[in-house]
Amino acid sequence: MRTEINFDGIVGPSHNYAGLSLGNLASTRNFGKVSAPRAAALQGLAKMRANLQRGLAQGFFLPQRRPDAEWLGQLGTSVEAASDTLRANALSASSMWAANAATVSPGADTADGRCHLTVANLVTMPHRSHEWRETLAQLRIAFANEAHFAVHPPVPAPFGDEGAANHMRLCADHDAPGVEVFVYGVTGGPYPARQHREASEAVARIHGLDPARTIFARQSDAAIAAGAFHNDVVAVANERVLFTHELAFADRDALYAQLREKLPEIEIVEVPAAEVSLSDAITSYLFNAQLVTLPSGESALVLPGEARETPSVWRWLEAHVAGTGHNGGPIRHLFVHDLRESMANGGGPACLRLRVVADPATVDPRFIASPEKLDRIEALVARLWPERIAVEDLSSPALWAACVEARSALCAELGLDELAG
Ligand code: SUG
Repeated sequence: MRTEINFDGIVGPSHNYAGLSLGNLASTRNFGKVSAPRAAALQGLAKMRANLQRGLAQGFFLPQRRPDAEWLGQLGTSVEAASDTLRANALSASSMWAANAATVSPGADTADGRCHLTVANLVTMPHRSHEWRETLAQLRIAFANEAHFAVHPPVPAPFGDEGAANHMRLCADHDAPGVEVFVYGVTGGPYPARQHREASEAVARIHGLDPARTIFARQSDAAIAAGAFHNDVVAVANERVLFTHELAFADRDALYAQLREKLPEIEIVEVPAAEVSLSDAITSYLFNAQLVTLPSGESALVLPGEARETPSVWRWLEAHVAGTGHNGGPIRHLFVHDLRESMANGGGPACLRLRVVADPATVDPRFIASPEKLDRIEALVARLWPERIAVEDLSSPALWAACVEARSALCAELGLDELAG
């Protein structure tokens, strides 16, 4: 049976705070901090385990090979000879944020009935611009079953595409035809708009979407300027629920009207700026929660600890969940997770996962999580992931070797030696 599977990026052993993402306020604020890769990966694995226990289908993607010597080679340098800046760009563990791996259109929406995935080119940020090659390699293995999936290479530069983080799907249930909303930026004030409309339009064409059920909506400049470098920092959708900040979109009335016309049963839960400011929404990552449907049919939010620590946000959430009858909102449960290490680089619960609607039996089983497999990954992480990385350590050959070794060991553990490379 086709269901929603969350594929989380396992946090790689080189996770660090090099401050590489302009417009991502957490990344800039935490520049120079000492990171804890082992704790980061364990925090992510704990979230996966809890979602499995909640009855949700769970998969994962492997960390990429870092430092990326091939990319440095294309730039005429090497890990040893590269400048500190280029080397930091080659060492980023940013592929952990699987919401940026690809855009996914389930089979119920596409012309040929297959689930289509287009790998994101991530061209705006140098440290992310070299992720696509390995992402493509992993997706081609995980979704090799061509009767059910079509995996596409990235759309060409210069049209920036950051994948599912700027894509929302609304539908009666996951396996029913949906309305796909592509959110793009035009100007972001002081920061780059990372998702370009031309890229979103290309993805919609490549996936064979029905134009009558496809919407292109512009992200508000105010949201980008406030630090919402991806739409999923200010809005999230699941089945018939759109959970959004009032200021997420350039023309919210037009978007809501289109949505109501195309999906009359939609429930729009809008958080007013008067109750939660854009700034509180962005520091707490309220909207970067995973909005999920539990086996009971109820909606739940999987939130980062920062949401509970931000008084305006927690007040809003408690009131929403406590509401009954006319005041009751669709979200019935709140689950809070410590994802501090990823959050400090601007990656919340929803950034860490890519949603794919599929029958798990059609996916390569090596990418599907089970409690026993998570135990094995955890043990390996506890043994081989560095405990701490300071920015100065990025120039240490011992660290480069440790990162390569840790990742190779994980590939071997999961029977994915073809990715060890
Ligand atoms: O692209 N952070 C990521 C965070 C991505 C979050 N994803 C979603 N919103 N879906 C980014 O800005 C920080 C890297 C550094 O500074 O080393 C970073 O890349």
